[in-house]
Amino acid sequence: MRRMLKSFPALVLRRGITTYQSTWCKNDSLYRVHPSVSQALAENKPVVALESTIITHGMPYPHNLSTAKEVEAIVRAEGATPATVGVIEGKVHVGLSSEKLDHLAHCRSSVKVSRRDLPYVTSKGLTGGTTVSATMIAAHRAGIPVFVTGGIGGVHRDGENSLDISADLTELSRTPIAVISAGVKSILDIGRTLEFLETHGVCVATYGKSKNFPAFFSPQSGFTSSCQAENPAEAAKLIASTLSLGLQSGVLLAVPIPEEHAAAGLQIEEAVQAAVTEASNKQITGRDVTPFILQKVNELTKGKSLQANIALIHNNARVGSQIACALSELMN
Ligand code: PSU
Ligand code: MN
Repeated sequence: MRRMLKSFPALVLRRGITTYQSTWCKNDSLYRVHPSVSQALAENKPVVALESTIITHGMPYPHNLSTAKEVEAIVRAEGATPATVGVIEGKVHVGLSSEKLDHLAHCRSSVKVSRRDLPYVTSKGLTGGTTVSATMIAAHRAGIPVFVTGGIGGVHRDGENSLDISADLTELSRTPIAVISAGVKSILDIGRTLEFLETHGVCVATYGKSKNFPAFFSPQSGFTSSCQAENPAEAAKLIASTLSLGLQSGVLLAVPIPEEHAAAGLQIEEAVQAAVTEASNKQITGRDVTPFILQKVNELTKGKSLQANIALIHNNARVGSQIACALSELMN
């Protein structure tokens, strides 16, 4: 195992990224790695990447800012360094100062930035929150193998006709990084999402004692993952194997919402159905679908969905940081 892992840092770690201290470098001039992140990486210490669409488009102010700060604090308390990714005035930041985090949370003109949007926002000097796909790209480029979020995008309902399939899924098949999430929201077609991931060779594991694939607000979706990881050490080995094999694809680790926060699951589910219908009636399409539905569900559940959302992100941050720590132990 140890020998196999020797090659691991070379596969995934730093590739001459521009940091605040280093000189201008042509290829990486659009990236900015925060000194706390580059230092942790240089010392082989655990780092956890975090996305920012959840801040700019996923939650209303001020919950977006407080949650982002709480998540960073949880990562630190678990002994890892947080690296929130976001685009500020055309630069892709890996690790945000608290001023920049504030700016992102307040900015009303921010763009939802997925892979396809990166060239546009950086060339125009715009500001935006990175989705799972764009965050994976930046985190991998900086050499961070673990990334925590709430939920990933997937195949939308009726996706077989609209072809509305999140770029998060194809990113998981082309960027070697572990994404820790609470599975896929039931606003999506969970069965087709898992089929798509299988076709594209993405390893999907449930974290915990069963293979039940969670549905974000509830611990079960009726579908299963192909495997499970019972604890941080097992998850770390799974990630290390994926990276060492040189597959160039990522791992999706699905962490079920803790039971005590799953109580409102049924009510939220009903609201999801209503919101999906309304989005379709109003002909909301493309990248506006997910933010529209999230806001609608929050309204209909009088804030209960937001509370559950925050609770599960906290839990994911805890679990993801423990996994990052276990992985860094394996590597050293
Ligand atoms: N799911 C959530 N909250 C979110 C998102 C997904 O519960 O904020 C965001 C994530 O950033 C994800 C993105 O990567 O939405 C997917 O958007 P789309 O479906 O347009 O690919
Ligand atoms: Mn879409």
